[in-house]
Amino acid sequence: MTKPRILQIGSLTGHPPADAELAARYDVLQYWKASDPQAFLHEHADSVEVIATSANIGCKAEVINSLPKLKAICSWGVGYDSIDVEAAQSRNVLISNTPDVLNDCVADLAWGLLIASARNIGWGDRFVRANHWENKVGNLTLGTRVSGKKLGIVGLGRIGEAIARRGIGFDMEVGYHNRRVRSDVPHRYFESLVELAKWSDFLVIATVGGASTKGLINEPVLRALGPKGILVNIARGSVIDEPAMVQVLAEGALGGAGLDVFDKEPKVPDALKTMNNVVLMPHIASATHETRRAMTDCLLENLESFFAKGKVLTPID
Ligand code: 8YV
Repeated sequence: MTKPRILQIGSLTGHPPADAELAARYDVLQYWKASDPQAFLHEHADSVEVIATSANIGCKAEVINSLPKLKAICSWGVGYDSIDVEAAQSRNVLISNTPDVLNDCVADLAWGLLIASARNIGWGDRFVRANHWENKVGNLTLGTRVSGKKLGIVGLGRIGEAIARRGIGFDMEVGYHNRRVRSDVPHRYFESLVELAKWSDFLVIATVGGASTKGLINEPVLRALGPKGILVNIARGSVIDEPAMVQVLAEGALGGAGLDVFDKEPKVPDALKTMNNVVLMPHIASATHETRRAMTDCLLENLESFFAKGKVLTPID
């Protein structure tokens, strides 16, 4: 039996077995290896109905528009700000992502960053490794209490809720800002982001990326969070005005930050690397064996469902 064909935009390096698992089931056209991508698309234009991609690789309008038979884009990862949704939906091309399976691990890392920033875990680790403790070089530094404080969440979706639940376990009061107020949660809603930031001891960004949230966490929000406030971002770098964040951190007008994502990643502003009150991670919130396995399974199930029934199981919402 011949395998159904898919066009894979890039290698799924975030889960090493994934490329081979796709190749075992499908006749995979490896777009990223094409020496002349336009000619490659032209050559296969009549045979590609399905694209496989990921949240970090995405899919551009020029690819979508070059494939007249395209019917579905199945993506690995929950975010789809890198996919030209308008170009796809204007042609009724289905789009699936891998929601839910990563909520817990992303929320866990948000908490890891929050505690690491508040309790100087990165600094302490560097201090011990440099033998400063043994050699009595410099002073131990005081951190910020976490338990019982106020936790602000920007974007109370599935990941935001998982972060909020963990906050309850730390005896925290939870407040949030969202596109719309939620009648199904007990947390305090703030229509104004500045008011939420003023109220919060910790502000965690868990919103979608893309044009609708670009620069949402701007200088007034950062200043409202203030010199004792700590910012955590596990969403997308684009949500924060990054130069403004660097500036307020440098001034001491923001207490600290725990960041898994950056505006131009993997490029991280050099100034951040010199700051002891900042914890930096290379976009690994979903990167556990268990979650990455579940993400690949979800992608494979969406592809299988599309080829069997013409439907994807987890369409983007
Ligand atoms: C991925 C993510 O790790 O799902 C998302 O939207 O940002 C992460 O889970 C990232 O896309 C890297 O591939």
